[in-house]
Amino acid sequence: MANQRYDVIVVGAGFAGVYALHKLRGLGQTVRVFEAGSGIGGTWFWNRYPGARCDIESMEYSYQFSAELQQDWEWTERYATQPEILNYINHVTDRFDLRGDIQLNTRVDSAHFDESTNRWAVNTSDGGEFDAKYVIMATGCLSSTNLPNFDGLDSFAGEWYHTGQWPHEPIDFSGKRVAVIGTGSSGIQCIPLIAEHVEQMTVFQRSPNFSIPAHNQPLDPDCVRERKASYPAFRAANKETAFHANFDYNEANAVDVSAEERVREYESRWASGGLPFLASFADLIFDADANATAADFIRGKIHELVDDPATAALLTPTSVVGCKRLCVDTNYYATFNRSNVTLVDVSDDPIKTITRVGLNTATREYAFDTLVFATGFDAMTGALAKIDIQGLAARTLQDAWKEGPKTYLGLAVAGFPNLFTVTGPGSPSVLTNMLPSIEHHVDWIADCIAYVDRKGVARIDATPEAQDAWVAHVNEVGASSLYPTCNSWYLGANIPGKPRVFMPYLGFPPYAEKCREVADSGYDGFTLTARG
Ligand code: FAD
Ligand code: N01
Repeated sequence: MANQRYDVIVVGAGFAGVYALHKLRGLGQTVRVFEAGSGIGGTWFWNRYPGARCDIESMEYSYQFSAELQQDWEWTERYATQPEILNYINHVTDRFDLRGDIQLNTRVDSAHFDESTNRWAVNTSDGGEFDAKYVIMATGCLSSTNLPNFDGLDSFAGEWYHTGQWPHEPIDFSGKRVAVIGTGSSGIQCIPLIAEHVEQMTVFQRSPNFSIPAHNQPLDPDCVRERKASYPAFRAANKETAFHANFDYNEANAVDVSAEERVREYESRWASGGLPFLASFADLIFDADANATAADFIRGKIHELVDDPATAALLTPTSVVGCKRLCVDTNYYATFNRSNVTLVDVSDDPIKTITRVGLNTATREYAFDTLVFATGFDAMTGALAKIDIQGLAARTLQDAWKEGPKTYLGLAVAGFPNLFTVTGPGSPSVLTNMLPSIEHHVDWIADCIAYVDRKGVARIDATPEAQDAWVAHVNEVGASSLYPTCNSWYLGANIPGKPRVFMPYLGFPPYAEKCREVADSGYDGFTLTARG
């Protein structure tokens, strides 16, 4: 296949890749997007399990780059379902005529920087050879599934599924004995719905999670009209908040108010539902005493919702609220009151092997027809680590990140010129409403590319000093919070052998300010090399 040249190659066709194509094409760049999947949508293409939906409100979990799109699109529910979100991104792709530049069923296997031409050589799974001045990794923070390395999976006689690679055809669970392994957001969303159809469900829980009721409902047309009337102001206000989302932030500290006031606040947040629970008090994620008041409140709710006290106790986390990503559910805890659902705690009796007929823990044997792995992702770095990326002096990204990911602003990596990451480690990404954070990154990258081209620059590379200072700052801010205190995927703790580093940057407004300063200064912290 002949070598094909582009200005920009984008890897991934989720929300980030699709918007990057639109934005860069608008700047006159020639762009090619490669997507491993057979359709666009990223997260919303792959995660088709029953109950999959966003837990940021639909009218926020949507693009804002086009006022007309924002006005025209009609979301139907407070939290959109996976099919609705997938329809939306397909609509955007067609509306802006993007499909022709997206090559599906094509995995990018390697990207090597050629120092003599200052261009990237990109190879794809179908034998394609491409080159481009810039590469944008829009590969997703939660796109590389984690299937624990249990012995014997090949021998299992039944069917098995991972929530993050769910089949496109409906699955008939009726009359089946089903095991669900994992109780993070994906497990918590799918367990209640799958339980309604199975003969018997066994949920294998290694750690319990805190979950807040979604109280999902159809959107009220009057509220929709009101929001649409002031959409830009609404979006602008959200940009000024820590989570880049409309969480109705309470400025008070939990430790400064009375116990009655705390309970009033938590009750009101529980009644309205969802992630804004995290914004109940300003010190919730920074002060262990404050956090304990929220944790105790949710623990009480779990005991109210679950009939069997022993099961309720097993479902009750002892950890910090929010330090693993807070879950949002519909009927999760109450599902354990069903006679066909059993909870098995595998914290001290881990799953050891998958057998022909089911699975074995260290001490017990279980028989199943179907296994559902809701075991999450190699988050933030997993998809990048699967690509053979070589920068200056043919150094691989795997080598550069062997002690944990290092980036400048989560946007660039020193020694990997002209390469950008969207919502990379070191940016607020997964601690925020990701859609506006994706747009923020793509806009910054597009401005940078336009500047570099305008100035006749051949190569832009983050300096190791700027990167080290940024990584130190990310760590310092993370360490001021309670986030590093539990074994979460934010820390890479869910993947055996992965370096333990708190990967996201906490706090959107200071981050956006820093990005603005860097751009306004002519890309402080980067080395710009003129065309030779
Ligand atoms: P993705 O959507 O992950 O897309 C990346 C794409 O890159 C994938 O399609 C993948 O196949 C492709 N790719 C990766 N490597 C290669 C390669 N080498 N070659 C070719 N293609 C490649 N965030 C929120 O803010 N709110 C929510 O409510 C929310 N809900 C979520 C629910 C689920 C079930 C999950 C898993 C995540 C959720 N997220 C949520 C996070 C979500 O991932 C982001 O909001 C957003 O969809 C990410 O978009 P993206 O384009 O950056 O990445
Ligand atoms: O993955 P997870 P997820 N034996 O890593 C367990 C987003 N998302 O797919 O906690 C037994 O959270 C593991 O146990 P432990 C959101 O950002 C959003 O659920 O490691 N169990 C855990 O219980 C979310 O945070 C939504 O002890 C094993 C579970 O598997 C992120 O995606 C919906 C195990 C994995 O939980 C990831 O969520 C879905 C083993 N060997 C996803 N290995 C919304 O609601 C792992 N586990 C918007």
